Amino acid sequence: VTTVNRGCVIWFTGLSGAGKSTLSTALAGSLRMSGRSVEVLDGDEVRTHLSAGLSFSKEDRDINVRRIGFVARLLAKHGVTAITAAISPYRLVRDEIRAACVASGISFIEIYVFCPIETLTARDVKGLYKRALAGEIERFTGVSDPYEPPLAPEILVDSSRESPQESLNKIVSFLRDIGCN
Ligand code: ADX
Repeated sequence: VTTVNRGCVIWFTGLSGAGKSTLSTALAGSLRMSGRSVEVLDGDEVRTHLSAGLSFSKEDRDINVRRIGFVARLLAKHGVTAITAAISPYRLVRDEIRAACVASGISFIEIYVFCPIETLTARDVKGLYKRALAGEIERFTGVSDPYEPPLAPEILVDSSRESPQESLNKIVSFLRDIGCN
């Protein structure tokens, strides 16, 4: 009897618009090309299904992020590479999910997608920063709600200085080094 190879959990965290979704999609494509089973759990998407109806209060964000962690860990247990892309603003919850993964023998790779708030506000792809700064959206992460950056992420990318391709290369080579590719 051979045991199923455990997958890993690749956890993107960072502010809205920093590039988590873009990188997670690109990474998923790259891992699939090398024959991996991959699932992406994207914050925006999870909030329309698994977490429909949740708000952006601290309590609801914690519920949302714990759900994502729970599903990611289940997938990884069965050999799937689970990639998550939610803001996941609170360090304690991210670390709790990391601990649960490690306890199940699953590698947890935290990727902090950094981007200065000035750049995000200037880019404002979804127009949300403008509205948040105008006070039209309450509790907007990075503007009127906290974001706690990881203290020791496995990978740090800076989307204001790196192209998506450069960030992706960095991630892929890290995963190759630890055998999670
Ligand atoms: S999390 O905090 O619970 O991890 P999640 O990643 O699911 O957040 O959702 C973030 C997305 O919701 C943002 O990219 C943005 O499009 C949208 N959004 C709407 N309201 C807010 C808000 N108050 N704070 C942050 N993001 C918001």
